[in-house]
Amino acid sequence: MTRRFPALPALLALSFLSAPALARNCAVTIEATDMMAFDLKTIRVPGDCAQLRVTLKHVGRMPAAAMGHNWVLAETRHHRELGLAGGRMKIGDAYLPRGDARVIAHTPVIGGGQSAEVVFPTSRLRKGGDYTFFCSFPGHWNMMKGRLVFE
Ligand SMILES: [Cu+2]
Repeated sequence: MTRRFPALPALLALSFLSAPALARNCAVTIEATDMMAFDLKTIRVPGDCAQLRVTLKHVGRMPAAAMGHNWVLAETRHHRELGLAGGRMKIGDAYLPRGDARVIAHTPVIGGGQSAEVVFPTSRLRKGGDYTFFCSFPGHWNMMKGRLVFE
């Protein structure tokens, strides 16, 4: 059978290929709730993203002191230790050890109705690396977490 027009996937591929091969600035929005949960389990970052902007929205109503959330990115092998350490840190330090090189990026801690963002260069990531995002509010790290994949 002969096709008069290319199939839709072929058209999409063509428009992608004809776009300038420039690195992109990419963005993702993630929501956190009063139920101690993120709405995403996985964040996929295309390999041509030069930087990633992460916007965290706390869609709950509870204050930061009771149900604060942030978004922290680290290699998966560091996530547990950072999460445990966070329990001993201050909210002003985003419940993270100050200046800790294991933290790739993080937002401040916010309460219900607030939002925060962080922008970081993907040069901090390796393709195929194993990354976990999580909330470092004391006690949240093991519940509020997901994977970030740099493709
Ligand atoms: Cu949290």
